[in-house]
Amino acid sequence: MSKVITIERFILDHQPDYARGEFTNLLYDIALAAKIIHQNTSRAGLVDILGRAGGINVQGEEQQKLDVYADDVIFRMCDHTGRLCVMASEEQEEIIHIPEQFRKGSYALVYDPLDGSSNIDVNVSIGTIFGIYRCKDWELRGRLEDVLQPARDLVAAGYVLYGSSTMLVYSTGQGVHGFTLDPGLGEFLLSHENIRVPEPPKYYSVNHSYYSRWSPGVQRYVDWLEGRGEAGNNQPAPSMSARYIGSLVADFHRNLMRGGVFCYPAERSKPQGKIRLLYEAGPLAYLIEQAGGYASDGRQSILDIVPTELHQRTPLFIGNRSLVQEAEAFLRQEEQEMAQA
Ligand code: P6P
Repeated sequence: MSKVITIERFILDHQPDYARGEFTNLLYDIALAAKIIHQNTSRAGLVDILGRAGGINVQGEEQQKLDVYADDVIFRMCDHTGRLCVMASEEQEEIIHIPEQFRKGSYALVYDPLDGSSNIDVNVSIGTIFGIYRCKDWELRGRLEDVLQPARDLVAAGYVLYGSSTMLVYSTGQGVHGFTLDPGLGEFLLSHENIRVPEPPKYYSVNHSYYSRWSPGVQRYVDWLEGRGEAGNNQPAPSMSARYIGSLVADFHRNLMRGGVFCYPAERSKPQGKIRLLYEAGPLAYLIEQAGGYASDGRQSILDIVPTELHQRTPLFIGNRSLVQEAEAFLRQEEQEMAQA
């Protein structure tokens, strides 16, 4: 029987030298919030928490009760601990200030409390995504500048996948590590140490029903992924299967574990795509690079995009480096053709 290592033990043993206490405890707080959210997502059909909360979030999306619940859990776990200077949530229009009565800390937390929530009622896996930055000015209480940072400046990122089991996967810049919740113990136990994106990739994930909305370059890229059309950089695509769950964290996790690429390209009606930069694409880009992969908006690394608005969106290609760089090659070729037209 391999050693039983709890996430608390692992965090303690692997905390970066610069971050003792505050940073380490912040990761504990997130793990605890995940356990609490798990309690309700695993019983969504049983307690009166299913279905719509009646509200509409900043994205103009109907809020499911679990969205609202998860957002509240993370806020309550983190607002009073003195570890954060500010928070930003997918469910909140503005930044979330630390209440005046509580000491402020040195970190900023950005999060999507429950991504893929439209899948809740049909029992499809959903997820929480988070990223942690250092505050820009430790003397001031949190400001927008503390969260509008490029993902390359993250000090930690991770997600929780509420699926056939509940897993917490995170990185503090020292590799990507996965922990599976043992509901009996109430502990996240180390189950996947130092995850690396495998080669060759097995899957590609894209909502093919949008094909007609994409630019010619994206259409040619997806044709290439499917083994049709012209070769990319003179290399045929590896033979892959299509898998698209419609829940970003679930699609991302499968591709992280088996190799693959997730694509949510720009469309004529969504020139910036659908995926949010700050608390979805950014943290996942940090993780995939830590696991040996790459994430791009089709032209540049997601890690280098400096956010200008809390809820801004970005086109996203994320997974094995070779597959994502091929997307950039097709889009470069498209730009050259347009410039010559
Ligand atoms: P579509 C869920 O709403 C989400 O933001 C991601 O979790 C998911 O990958 C994507 O939207 C699915 O979007 O347009 O394919 O239904």
